[in-house]
Amino acid sequence: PIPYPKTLTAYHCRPAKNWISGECIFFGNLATGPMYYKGYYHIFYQYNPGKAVWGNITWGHGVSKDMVQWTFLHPALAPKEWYDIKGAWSGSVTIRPDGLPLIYYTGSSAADEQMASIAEPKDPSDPMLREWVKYTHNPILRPPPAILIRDFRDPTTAWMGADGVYRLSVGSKIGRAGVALMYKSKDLYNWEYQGEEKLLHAVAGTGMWECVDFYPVGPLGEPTPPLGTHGPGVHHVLKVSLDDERHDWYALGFYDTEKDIFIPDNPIIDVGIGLRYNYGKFYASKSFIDPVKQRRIIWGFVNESDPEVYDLAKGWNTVMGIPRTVWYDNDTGINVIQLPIDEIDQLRGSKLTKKAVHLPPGSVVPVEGAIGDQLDIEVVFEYPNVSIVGESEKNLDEHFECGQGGAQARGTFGPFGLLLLADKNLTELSAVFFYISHVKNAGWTTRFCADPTRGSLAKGIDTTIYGSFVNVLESEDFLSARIFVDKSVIETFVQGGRMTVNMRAYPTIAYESNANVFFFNNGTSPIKVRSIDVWQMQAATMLNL
Ligand code: DQQ
Repeated sequence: PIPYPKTLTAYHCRPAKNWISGECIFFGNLATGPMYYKGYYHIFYQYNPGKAVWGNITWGHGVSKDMVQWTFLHPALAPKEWYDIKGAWSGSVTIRPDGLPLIYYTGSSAADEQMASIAEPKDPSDPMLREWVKYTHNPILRPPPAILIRDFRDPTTAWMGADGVYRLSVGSKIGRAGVALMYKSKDLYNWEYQGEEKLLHAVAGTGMWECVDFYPVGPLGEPTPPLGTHGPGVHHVLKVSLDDERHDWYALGFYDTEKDIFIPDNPIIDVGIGLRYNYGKFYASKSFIDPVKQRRIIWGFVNESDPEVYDLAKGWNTVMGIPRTVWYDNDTGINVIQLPIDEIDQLRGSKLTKKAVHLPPGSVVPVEGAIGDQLDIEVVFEYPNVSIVGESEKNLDEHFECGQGGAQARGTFGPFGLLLLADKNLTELSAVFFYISHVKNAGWTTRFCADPTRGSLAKGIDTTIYGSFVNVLESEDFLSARIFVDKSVIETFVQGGRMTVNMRAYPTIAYESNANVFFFNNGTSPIKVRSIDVWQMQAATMLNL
């Protein structure tokens, strides 16, 4: 029996038809190599055509004009050759100077050796690039001597250095250090390993680096710098997916093109030990440049939080997150900004607005009329008057963590926020909230948390509470969040995209017209909502060809 039948997302990217037939099932492992070609955005994802669990990994393939409405095609790559027989794993797309896209992907052999191979479009004049041919001289890269054969995967998109030579990185580990290996090539086909002394970057203790992504990032609103841009003022992002704990971590830094190394701005928050793209369910993201709008878009998948036996019963497993543009945050200088692509706004239907709502301490206030499980919400709270707290009381909340008490904690300012996918009796609810606390010598800090502990009556669900700090400027007298609710997915962009959190919920009661939205304030001080806008979100087309 399917325990929560109404949880299949309505506007997140995932193939539709095969879920219904139940025979060819999506395992949306990751956006292996998003790209743009002849009028279409392409997405490739790790796909198990036979089952809703990981295995027999092929490259699923979808095309879209806007990254919202999707057509899914025949898989682009299937595991068939000796060098990929155990799976056509992740990689990237690189556009050749003549415009032809090349796939670099990981193959796993019968002996579990991971290696990089190339595939090319069979017919470059087909804008949908339906068929792909594996290169005759595959594999092109095999693990170098110091690297274990199972630790060599996910080649990046290639970029060109000032010397006209291409670079490419492959994720790995040496001992317990996560590393990004470097390769050079003049023609994109023949690559030369640079050795363990010439890594792009390494961080002790972080374990295997999957899905390495390395790119220059520019400020919000300016055309994003192309791959290979460098120089003193050019900020770079290095992102890795930590296999050991399944989160995507990034660091901002400088690309020293003389030495071909990444230098983090702040080694204390180096990649894998500092900042995450997302503090909840989000993994194996990759980015690409959208030449139409001169922006960089990152894309990751939103993991399931339910037991595998339920995934098998549902017949589907995992969805892609909403594609997000990524920018350098000029205001803070220490984080990136992520924003959902504007194209998603086309799904907005009827809208409801409320202004100036007072939330007394310990209150739960319904957002009347905000009903349903497909919503786009923009909420703005007044930043509370923290100056009313006496000196002696100030350090009360210093040790607050999202996971300690979650939405049921009781502090001076928070938790306050929203209850989503909540039935009228609050039997099931998913909470997202702010919490402001005073840290000695560091002043007031703000956290944002996502608490799924009461999200479902179903058993066995991972209800880890996620969250982290949010950078709030002195000049900002508000706290804001944009929240996408889509059946079993809740994605939140906090304070203009400075921080993001994804969560999952599997309501057994609180779905469709039984799903409501409430404000809540569990703190001991009153909170004021400046405004809330709630749009009903239409379903997007997910067509299977
Ligand atoms: N999954 C792929 C690997 C990659 C990992 C295999 C990320 O290539 O490192 O399905 O989830």
